[in-house]
Amino acid sequence: MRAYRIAAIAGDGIGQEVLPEGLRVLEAAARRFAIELTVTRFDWASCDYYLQHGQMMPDDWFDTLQGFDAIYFGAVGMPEQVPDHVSLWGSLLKFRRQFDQYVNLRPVRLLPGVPCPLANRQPGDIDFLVVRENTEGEYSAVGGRMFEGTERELVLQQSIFTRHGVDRILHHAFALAQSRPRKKLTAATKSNGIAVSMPYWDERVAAVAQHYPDVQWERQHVDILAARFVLQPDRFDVVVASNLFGDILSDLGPACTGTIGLAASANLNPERRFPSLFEPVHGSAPDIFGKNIANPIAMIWSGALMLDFLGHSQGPCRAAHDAIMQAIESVLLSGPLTADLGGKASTTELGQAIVDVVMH
Ligand code: GGG
Repeated sequence: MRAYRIAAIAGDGIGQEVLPEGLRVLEAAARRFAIELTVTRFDWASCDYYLQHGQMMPDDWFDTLQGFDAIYFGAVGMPEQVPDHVSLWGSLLKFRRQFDQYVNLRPVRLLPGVPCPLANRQPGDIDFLVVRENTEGEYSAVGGRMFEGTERELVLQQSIFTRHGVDRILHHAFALAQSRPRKKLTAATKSNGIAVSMPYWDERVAAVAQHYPDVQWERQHVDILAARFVLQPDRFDVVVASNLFGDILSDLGPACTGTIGLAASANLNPERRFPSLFEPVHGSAPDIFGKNIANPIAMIWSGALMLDFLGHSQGPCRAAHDAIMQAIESVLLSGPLTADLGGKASTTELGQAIVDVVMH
C-alpha cells in the first residue's frame, strides 16, 4: 500500500470551509484505491494565529513541514485584521520560497455542465495550463521608503529576475508543452514597457526554446494576451509567465471558464527535495466566510493534483486522481451546485455529492 503524510492547513476564511470537503474526498479516494494517507492538521499559517502570537507561524514551521510529503492548503488573508502583505509574506510566500516551489501550475479547463461566460464555447474548447514562476520576479520584498511623510517621499520596489530562476521555469513550461498533443507555448511578456527585466525574459525564452525544437512558441504582451484569454481562449496550450503576470492570468483564465471557485493549483518543487503545496487559486473570501456557500471544487481538484504528483502520474494515485476528476464532472452535470454555479447547495452538500460518486 502506498503511504503518504499530508500536512493540512486550512488558513483563513473559506479555507476553513473548503479544506474539510477536500479532505473527505481525498479520504474516500484513498480508501477506494488502497492508498494510505496520514493527515495532520495545523491551525497556524492563519490570521487568528497571528493575532494570538504576533507571527503567522511558529518558529519551527520549516522543520515541522519538511517531514511531510505534501502540504494541502486552504487560503490566507483577513485584511480587516491583518494587512494582506503581512499574512501572505508570513505564510504562503514563505512556503513557496523556502520549499523552492518554483512552479505554480494552474490548469484552465472548461468543464461539462459549467455555464461559460464566453459565447459559443463547449467543453474541450478551452484546455490550457498557466505555468507561473513562483519564487522571484515582481513578488519581491526588496526595496524601501525614504523621506517618509515629506514632499520628497520616495518608494522603491525591485523585481528580481535571475538566470537560474527564469531558465528553470521556462524549461519546465517547454517540457510540459512538449508532452502535450498540441505542443504550443505562449510566453507572457511586457518588454515594450518594462525595459530591463522583460527584454531579458524574452531573450531567455528564445534561448531555452532552442532545446525544444518541436514546440511551437510565441511571445505575447500580457495586455493583449489577457484580451485573447477572453476572445480566443482555444488558441492556448501552455502559457508561461512571471510571478505577477501568472497570478493575474490564472485568475482571469478560470473566470473565462465559469468561476474561480473551480480553479485548482499546484506549487511544485519538481525535484521533490521539499514538499510541494496544493491549494485553490481563490483566496479566503471574507465576504462569504461563515455562510457555508463557498464552492469546494477548487480545493477538491487541488487534492486530485496532489495525488497525481505524489504518485508520479501512475498507479493507484493516478487512478484516484482520475476518479476525483470524473466525480467533479459528474456532479457538475447533475448537481447539487453552489451559488457561483447557479445552484443553492451548501459547501458541505456539494462536497458530500463528490464523496458519494468517488466511493462508487
Ligand atoms: N489559496 C490561495 C490564496 O490564499 N491566495 C491568496 C493570495 O492572495 N495569493 C496570492 C498568490 O497566490 O500569490
